[in-house]
Amino acid sequence: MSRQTPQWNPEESGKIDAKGLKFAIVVARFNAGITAKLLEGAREALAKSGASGIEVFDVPGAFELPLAAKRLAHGGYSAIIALGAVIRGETPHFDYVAGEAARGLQQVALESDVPVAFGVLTTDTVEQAAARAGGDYGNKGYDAAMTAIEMARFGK
Ligand code: INI
Repeated sequence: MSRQTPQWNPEESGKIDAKGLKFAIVVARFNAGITAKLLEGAREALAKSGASGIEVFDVPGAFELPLAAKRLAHGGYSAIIALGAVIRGETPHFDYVAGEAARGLQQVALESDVPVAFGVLTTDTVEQAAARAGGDYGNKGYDAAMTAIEMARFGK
């Protein structure tokens, strides 16, 4: 089954202007086959939108994304895009990693007033993650980058 993600119409995305905006992308290496695809999607969205600067930083896993985002929040970026893939498998570790990544990233955004887009997949299986990283369900990295552009401009 093929399905378009609801947030962005690809026909419209070329009209969203990121000129003059600078972005940091933080990407988790855990499940690298998936997160590399999310990064491709995020780069594509920023390139199409004419972003003026993009810097990419690696961290070991999704759990490390909030601290990296917190440090980058002081770096003069218009927004930060956090990318990761937390896959449930058969361990309760999932809940801690996914929950803390989400909570921590929102906390950084609220405390720093720098938008942090949540491009972290939380799925039961690798197949579900792949479907959302350039597969049938779109690319959540692309969506996260579009969100970052919109929020960078929000209220300014
Ligand atoms: N990190 C992920 O990004 N995805 C996962 O699915 C995952 N699982 O399943 O364990 C994961 N764990 C590592 C975690 O993010 C930290 O790097 C580690 O706990 C060290 O702090």
